[in-house]
Amino acid sequence: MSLKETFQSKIDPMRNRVRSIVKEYGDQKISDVTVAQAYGGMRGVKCIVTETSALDPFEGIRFRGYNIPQLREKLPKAPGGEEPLPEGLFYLLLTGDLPTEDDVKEITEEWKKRGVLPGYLTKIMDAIPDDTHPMTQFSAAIVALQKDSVFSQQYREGISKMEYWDPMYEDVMNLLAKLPRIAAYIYRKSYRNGDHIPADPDLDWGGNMAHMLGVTDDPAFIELMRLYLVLHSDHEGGNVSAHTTHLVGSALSDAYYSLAAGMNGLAGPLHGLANQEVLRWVMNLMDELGGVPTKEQLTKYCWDTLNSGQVIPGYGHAVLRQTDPRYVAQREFSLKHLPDDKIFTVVSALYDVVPPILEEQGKAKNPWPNVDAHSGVILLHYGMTEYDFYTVCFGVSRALGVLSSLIWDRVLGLAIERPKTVTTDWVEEQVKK
Ligand code: CMX
Repeated sequence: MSLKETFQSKIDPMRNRVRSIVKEYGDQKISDVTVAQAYGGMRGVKCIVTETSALDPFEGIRFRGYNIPQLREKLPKAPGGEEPLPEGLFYLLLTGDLPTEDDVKEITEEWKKRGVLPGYLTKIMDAIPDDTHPMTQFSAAIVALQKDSVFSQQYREGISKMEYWDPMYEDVMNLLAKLPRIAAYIYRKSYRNGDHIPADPDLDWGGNMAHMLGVTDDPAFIELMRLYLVLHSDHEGGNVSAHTTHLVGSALSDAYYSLAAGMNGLAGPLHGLANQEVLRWVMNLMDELGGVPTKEQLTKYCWDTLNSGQVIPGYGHAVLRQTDPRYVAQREFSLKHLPDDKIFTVVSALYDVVPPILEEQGKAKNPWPNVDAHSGVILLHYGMTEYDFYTVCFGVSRALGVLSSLIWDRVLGLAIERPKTVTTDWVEEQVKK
């Protein structure tokens, strides 16, 4: 069965499941909301359903029930490769099933066919000043493609609600196919004089992204890109990029509008942009301290950062209460491929130094590193010196998760989001009662 047929076979059972849960238990409470949560970013309020992944505070992320070590073992790999192919992860997120090698090949081929960038898009991208932040360019490119949305076209033509998932699936496949090429186009245009590298027809989606970025000939970079694109894909539905994509999509905005909105959220320094902030902070630290610092120097630098009212980028998390397994996977990769890299030594030393400092400061609920504490040093090792670009790599990966969820949103006919807001007057009256 093709991916689309496999996916289609899941639709009726899932629709029936959700329909009967809502019918039988629709009045049952699964969450209460406190005043602190209403003012404090809705932390921990259970009020959105996302199927593709679930985040445990201590164990970390599970994609359709599989943790990262299991995925690295079970997902198909490229011939001779050691890291999982992101196409396989997309299959898993979308269908809930582990793919075979043939399933993965089908997606690779499908994305090759759909991946060519239209001439109007490259013209628009060329018109954006090269010194515009890469995330702005990325978001603009995604939204510019909206004119080709199959969903918007079919909606205008009066498609039935029950069929919404189909054009959404087509838009998602068309968009995902193009994202690595958009990313590479931005990179080469902004940092390599517009000297673009054509796609290699023999490479997979992630391998091709590494190839078209053209930062190195080292084959380990291709493996890194595959792993990177798997690790950053999904982190359940409440994070800013996932929630924003889902929220905008709930108005029946198509995949282009929804993903561009999600990417604008990913571009915030407390979310995906933290990966560039980490590298900038680490490089400033090494500049100021004259190379690889001692533990004492690092400790002082961290306290200076905190005392000047800034956060330590790459540490802390809204849900996690342990070291992020995505950090661990990248650390394992680094121990294997770049054990002697000086900056990796500093990143490793920070892993010892930062958590006790954050604990002593007593503010952050989670003193441990998140995914962004590690990604930059590896990209830099392979020659990607432009920190501002790092979040685009995150964005290409994140699209796999949030767009899989968006197709499911249309299958399940999830409603337009419209939570009730209240005023402080109302809260004061309420708490006095
Ligand atoms: N350094 C300094 N202070 C921190 C901190 C850090 N790394 N992490 C949390 N804190 C502070 C918060 O700013 C907050 O301070 P105030 O009470 O003064 O507002 C306090 O500790 C409590 O915050 P929290 O409940 O532990 O964390 P939140 O859920 O509010 O925020 C996060 C989570 C990730 C935004 C926060 O930990 C942070 O700012 N980390 C640094 C930025 C970062 O790495 N972001 C990337 C996260 C992963 C991703 O989405 O890509």
